Amino acid sequence: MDDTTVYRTTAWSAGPGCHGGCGQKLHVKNGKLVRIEGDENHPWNQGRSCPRVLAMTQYMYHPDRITRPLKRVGARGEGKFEPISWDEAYDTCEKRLNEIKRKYGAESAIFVQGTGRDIGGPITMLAYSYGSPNWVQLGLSGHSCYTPRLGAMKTVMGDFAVADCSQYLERRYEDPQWKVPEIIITWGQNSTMGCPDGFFGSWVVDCMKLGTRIIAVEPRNTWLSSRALHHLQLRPGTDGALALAMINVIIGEGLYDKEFVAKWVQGFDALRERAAQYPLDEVAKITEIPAQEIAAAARAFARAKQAAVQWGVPVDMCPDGTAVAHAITCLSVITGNIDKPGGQVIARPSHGVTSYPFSTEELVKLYGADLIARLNEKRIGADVYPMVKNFRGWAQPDMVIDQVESGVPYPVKAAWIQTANVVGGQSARAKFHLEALKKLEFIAVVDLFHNPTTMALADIILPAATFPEKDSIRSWWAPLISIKKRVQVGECKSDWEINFELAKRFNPEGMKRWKTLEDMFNERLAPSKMTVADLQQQGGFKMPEDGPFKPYFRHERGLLRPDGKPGFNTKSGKIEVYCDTFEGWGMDPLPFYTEPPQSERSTPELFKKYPLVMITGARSQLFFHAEHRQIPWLREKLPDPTVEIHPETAKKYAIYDGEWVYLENDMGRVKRKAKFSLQVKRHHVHTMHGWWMPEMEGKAPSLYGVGDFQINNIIPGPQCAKSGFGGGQYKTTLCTLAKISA
Ligand SMILES: Nc1nc2c(c(=O)[nH]1)N[C@H]1C(S)=C(S)[C@@H](COP(=O)(O)OP(=O)(O)OC[C@H]3O[C@@H](n4cnc5c(=O)[nH]c(N)nc54)[C@H](O)[C@@H]3O)O[C@H]1N2
Ligand SMILES: Nc1nc2c(c(=O)[nH]1)N[C@H]1C(S)=C(S)[C@@H](COP(=O)(O)OP(=O)(O)OC[C@H]3O[C@@H](n4cnc5c(=O)[nH]c(N)nc54)[C@H](O)[C@@H]3O)O[C@H]1N2
Ligand code: SF4
Ligand SMILES: [Mo]
Repeated sequence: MDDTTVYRTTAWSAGPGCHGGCGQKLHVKNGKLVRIEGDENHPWNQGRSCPRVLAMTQYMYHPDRITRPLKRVGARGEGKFEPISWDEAYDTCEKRLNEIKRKYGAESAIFVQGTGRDIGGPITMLAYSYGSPNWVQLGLSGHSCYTPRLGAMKTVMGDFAVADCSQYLERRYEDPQWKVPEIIITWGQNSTMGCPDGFFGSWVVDCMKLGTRIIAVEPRNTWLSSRALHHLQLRPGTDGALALAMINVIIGEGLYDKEFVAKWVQGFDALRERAAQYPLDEVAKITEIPAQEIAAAARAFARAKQAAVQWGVPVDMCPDGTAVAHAITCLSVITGNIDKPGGQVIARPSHGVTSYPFSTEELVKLYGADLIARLNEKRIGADVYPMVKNFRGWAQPDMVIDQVESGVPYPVKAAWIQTANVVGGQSARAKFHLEALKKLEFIAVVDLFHNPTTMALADIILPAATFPEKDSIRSWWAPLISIKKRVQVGECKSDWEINFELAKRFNPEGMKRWKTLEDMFNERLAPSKMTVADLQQQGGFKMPEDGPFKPYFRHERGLLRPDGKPGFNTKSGKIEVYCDTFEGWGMDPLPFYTEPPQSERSTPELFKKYPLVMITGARSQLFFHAEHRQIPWLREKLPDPTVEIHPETAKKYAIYDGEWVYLENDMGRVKRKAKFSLQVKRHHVHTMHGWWMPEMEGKAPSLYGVGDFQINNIIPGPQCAKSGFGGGQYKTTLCTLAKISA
């Protein structure tokens, strides 16, 4: 008799690692996951899975997985750790962090996360319970992932919006309310490679099958660009100029949506004047795209009955990413593609549920007004960058690491690192981060495997659970989801469990209101009028009903503003393309273009020495950032870190296909295996980031070969953006190629 039980759940965070959201069926036998397959009944992915989710059994039961809390017993970097009990681990973290607080103040401990997965809730719960305002994606220079896009849209139009692929509708593509976007601009997003930012990658392909044409804004040749109506093969980092030139064409030729603009847009004339400063011929030179291609793409986008933009992290990584995101937002706005079927769908958390209290009122209730004062006064970067101060609760990453180094204006002495491989993946100027962090008095890391960060820095390591091993809720857009624990591996615990326990120790009074984690989840779920148990009974997810959390035309129906009046959720009720709020923060109220800090134009001397533009980190389905290098089924498909080089360029450097070479600039050099490829232009190279070798020596100085293979060792630090957001040089650093034997 087969005693396998099948449970339906949603993948999020550890395991595939991603931003998540797909329905999966867990086949569990004798308490172990034996098989996993996509859930055909889940509206999000409709039965599909990525390679990483299919390799879950290898990930969960991998012999290298950390399954008990560990404490360091040798010197940092010596690789000597011993298992300890959870009680000892919690006691140590509590004691050491309280000592730091007593000696230096709570702001001296930083709370570090990686990309946005099931972590924002648990880590802020812990940081705020402890009393620190310094929650940060450490090393992510310019905070250049998602925040610039989010910040621009929320400020300009009061809400975030994404390409409408029917994701808010239960019947999806069959729902008669939905319209197929005639055009989707995939703007610096190769969505088929992952499910970036809560967006299932294959939705774009689904739309293409239904008739959508693609405009790919993409320096490389990809699967999507090769099928595009227009491939705008731009020079990396010049997206802002391109967007403004497209706006200029659309306004200049009268192709904008006059009715929508007249009714809902503030500052259109100022935008017209600004865009006029970006004439086609000049922008063609800046972007390396023929002028007629830019014009044709702009016309096709504007003439479509409904059209959408699906953008990605290269937008954030442009210098002043907020301004670039502002420009791209304007394209959707002036063509009237906001809040209508097949355009840009307003993306709000499902049912108004947020995973943790982030509003000022809620924070004051839980932690007192003192924390809020500290958040504004002591949060690193809040005094320098008004946008950092006024938007979300992040500290500014480049300033945090500089302050670790300088101790000015106050010392940083401890780090809680959870879901981030600072040394092996996330940080620009990675070596600087490694050296600076070594100075901290106490570092705890919550992870699933050893990596260069745990090896080099951790005093305590806490073993985290994968998604089949945890309880959680998810409200990142639709549907509203409950995730239910089905298996246990070793002594691993979920991030929520770990932080709930420690938060209670730091703030017993505030945390008293929740006896269990489920109590807290239920309180968060209250706006949906459902509990975890209700959601489970319905199969674990619920799509939104008509109202503020379901499309379309909510601005006309008075569903976007707290006062219930028609309009967008801004002060004026209109979309503020001329943005008073930016102006009030001392920023340019209109979108603009800035040249990348290293380029043929901005640093001609450097360009002579380093004539190749290095694009890094275009995603692969096989790995999530610095993860999965030890998973046999995945690593087998891509055993070595490669650099994609145009064959003619390789010839110039006398490099043969498959040869190990150096990528080099003034910051150092990194090893790569040459891969001839027509995907890249002659003066570009592309390489994946996040490489370290789990099979190599973990002890310092090797740290799993991170010194040789971590591309971020040669990616420089901050660019000066006035917003404090955007501009990590991950896609625009200059380099050259050198033979290893030379
Ligand atoms: N050169 C270059 N560098 C880049 C980029 C690039 O394009 N080029 N992209 C940047 C971007 S956009 C981002 S967002 C960052 C991301 O950087 P990170 O978020 O740091 O990337 P990961 O390697 O996915 O995750 C770090 C660690 O989190 C652990 N982990 C995964 N899931 C969980 C979980 O649920 N709980 C816990 N406790 N741990 C978990 C993993 O085992 C891993 O060791 O990298 C940046 N780095
Ligand atoms: N499998 C997998 N999925 C992932 C991740 C992962 O590591 N693995 N990481 C997740 C995270 S944190 C993020 S932020 C997203 C990122 O995913 P995306 O937003 O899609 O970003 P990238 O893959 O970095 O780049 C997308 C495309 O932009 C092109 N590009 C490079 N430079 C530029 C430029 O200057 N301008 C323009 N217009 N295009 C450029 C690249 O060639 C690439 O094909 O993916 C998420 N999903
Ligand atoms: S990348 Fe997509 S398919 Fe894979 S686990 Fe994440 S959401 Fe699911
Ligand atoms: Mo990211």
